[in-house]
Amino acid sequence: MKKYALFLVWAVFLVSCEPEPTPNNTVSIKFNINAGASALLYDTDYLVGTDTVQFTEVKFYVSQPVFSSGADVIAFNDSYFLADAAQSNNTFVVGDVGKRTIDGVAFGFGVDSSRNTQNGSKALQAFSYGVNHPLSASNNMYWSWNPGYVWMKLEGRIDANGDGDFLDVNETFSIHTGIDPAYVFINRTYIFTMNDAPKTIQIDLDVLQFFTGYNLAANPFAHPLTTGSADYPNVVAIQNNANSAFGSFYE
Ligand SMILES: [Ca+2]
Repeated sequence: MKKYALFLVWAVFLVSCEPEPTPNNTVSIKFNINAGASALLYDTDYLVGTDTVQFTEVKFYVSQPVFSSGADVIAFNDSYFLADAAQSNNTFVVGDVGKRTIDGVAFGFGVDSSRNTQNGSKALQAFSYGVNHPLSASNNMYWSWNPGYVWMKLEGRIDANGDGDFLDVNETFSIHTGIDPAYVFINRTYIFTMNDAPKTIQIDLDVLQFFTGYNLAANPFAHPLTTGSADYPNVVAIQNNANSAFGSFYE
């Protein structure tokens, strides 16, 4: 009898030592910020058309990641990420999609209208977010004079007169995207299976592609306040190039 009781204690001990693993089907998206095929470097010469440019700041928001799985849609409508080329790793830990096969991935390029301006349904003042929140005012991506977020800062120098330096007038560029109607979604068909283990999928961004068909020397600034601003079409042109600036997903 004593032996049997001991065996029971031992059995309970064994069971308690082997807890059921908690299923974790968290998907992360890693953004690789490139110029051409290589990682973007600040203060380094690149060609945009025939003009030599250097980048000094590249940051952008991603919002509302959404996954499709057959007829199911798994949406993270209140999730945000701020990518920054100055960081060595830009990985957006999105959330748990469940154990299933995913067949499509999409994300908003910018800050969606629910939180972009003070008119949004979930809007908070930028200074109300904790400093670790992507939408925090501490990230310096909030237009306080016209409340709303800068979706992307694309800043640098351009040798507009081709004399080998960046010292002449109008040889800096500063593209700040924003304004609700310019918001775009990046959609990709991409199939992968979640099987109770976290997974990171990756996507490359070639920042030079933002300037496809865009005359940067003639339009080095875009800081529109409204859709009626003279530089608003510059923002639309840049946003419309976003889909081709991002590549395909891979693991
Ligand atoms: Ca020059």
